Amino acid sequence: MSPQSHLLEKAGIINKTKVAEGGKKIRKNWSQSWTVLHGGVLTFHRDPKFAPVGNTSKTSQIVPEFTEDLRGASVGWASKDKSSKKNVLELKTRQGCEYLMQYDTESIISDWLKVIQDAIRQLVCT
Ligand code: I3S
Repeated sequence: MSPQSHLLEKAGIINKTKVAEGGKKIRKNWSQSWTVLHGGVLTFHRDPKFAPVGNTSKTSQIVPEFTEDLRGASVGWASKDKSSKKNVLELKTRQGCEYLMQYDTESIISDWLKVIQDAIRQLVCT
């Protein structure tokens, strides 16, 4: 068993946009994403709707878009000035990337907040 195999895991569809990279702000580009938390790593996958035309294999459509190590990251509810959407989380990585994560159903996004917070906390102890 790897030292991180006990870390909490979760997967589901949410809306996300990257808003900063390497500490620099970038333009928002909201999209739905199959999002997976595994072993202290959060991976946002590309929206299958935007897969290249002619690419019919379902598995090849689920392609990672952003992969972030949560060690040293922080997460919380985004302030109102960050987005006009409801139920928005703000995730900041140690590497200077920032993401907004959103879902209209509050319980769904609250669950994500909890599991990401728990994963970050557990990474401090490993
Ligand atoms: O924080 P902003 O810049 O007002 O965010 C909105 C814009 O990114 C907008 O795109 P364009 O400026 O490229 O038209 C998006 O369509 C909106 O969704 C962004 O705002 P929200 O409040 O939805 O995060």
